[in-house]
Amino acid sequence: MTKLLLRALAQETLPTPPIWMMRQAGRYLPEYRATREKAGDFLSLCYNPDLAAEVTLQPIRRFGFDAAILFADILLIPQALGADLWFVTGEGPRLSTITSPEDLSALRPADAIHDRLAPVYETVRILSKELPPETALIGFAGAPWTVATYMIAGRGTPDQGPAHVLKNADRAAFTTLIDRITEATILYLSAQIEAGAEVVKLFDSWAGSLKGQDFDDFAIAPARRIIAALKQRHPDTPIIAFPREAGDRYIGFAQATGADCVALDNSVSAEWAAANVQSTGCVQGNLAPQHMVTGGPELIAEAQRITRAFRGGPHIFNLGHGITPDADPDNVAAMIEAVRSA
Ligand code: 1CP
Repeated sequence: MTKLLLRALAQETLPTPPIWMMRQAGRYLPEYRATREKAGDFLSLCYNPDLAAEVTLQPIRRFGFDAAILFADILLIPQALGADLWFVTGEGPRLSTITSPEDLSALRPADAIHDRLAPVYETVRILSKELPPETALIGFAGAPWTVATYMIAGRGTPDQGPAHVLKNADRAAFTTLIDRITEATILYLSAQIEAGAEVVKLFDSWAGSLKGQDFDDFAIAPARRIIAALKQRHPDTPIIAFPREAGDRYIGFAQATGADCVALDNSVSAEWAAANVQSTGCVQGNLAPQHMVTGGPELIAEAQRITRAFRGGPHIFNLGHGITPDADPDNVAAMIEAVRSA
């Protein structure tokens, strides 16, 4: 029996879509908060294979999702390339910034990443043994543009301003950084697949701030390069791309990059995406995460509307972005029930 997630990614139209949620292991779950407490800080949890596997399994045990996503973070790649990384409680990640050619040349080569990332590969190995046979294991990385925005600014930014400034001021230096992240990402995702990841996902959370030619050069081109390299080494591993807030650039994104599935945020309507994006291949999404906080009949109605809108083609049910810490776990159970009975 082929796993439901893999069937959707093989472009099969299913009566009930596979379901998982971005950030399904996270602070809205009391068992996650307890394990994180035990680990100490967030990064210690990421680098502790037993505990990282444990938090990955928690939402599977509680909700029976069709897929588990490796517990790690997109910012482990900058750290493996030599950036300093720490998390400020209540605020988010902080990294050493990239402001000069010297900062760029101080980065480690792409093939030096594995020593620091070995614990992540171990987490994948543990999960591929411990997951139920029907649950697919997803590995992931940040897409180069999104990772670069954090490396340049040293933190999350509302408009990715510092990255746009470097891109516009010194395109050659900026391209050097994108290329280094691209190479590291190929090696990182290959190693995850070799350790047992059955699907990989590229998170381009800030793709929406790239316009025109920049979108082609820094959202499409690096994804195409990563996907081509992975397909050469691992032709049977499906790849999900998430160019968040790409708007009408969602159209043709899978074809331009070679992705097997495009993940949709919640700014596009399911009906529009069914006609314009799903018509050429599998889509994932796109319930607004806010419904997991507010619940009620609106949650049920929205989950069922999305499920029905995408019923005519391959679809993976998910949120349009990560579930937030203030979400109610009971709403997750209600969402799953609504999708499976739609
Ligand atoms: O306090 C905590 O426990 C930390 C919260 C948290 C979690 C649960 C962070 C910090 N990262 C994660 C795990 C994580 N991050 C996963 C694990 C698997 C799962 O989905 O359950 C994944 C896939 C990510 C990916 C990630 N990290 C993205 C891309 C997806 C997205 O949300 O857009 C991004 C942008 C990050 C950076 C990051 N890590 C953590 C935070 C708070 C942020 C955002 C920082 C910012 O922009 O200000």
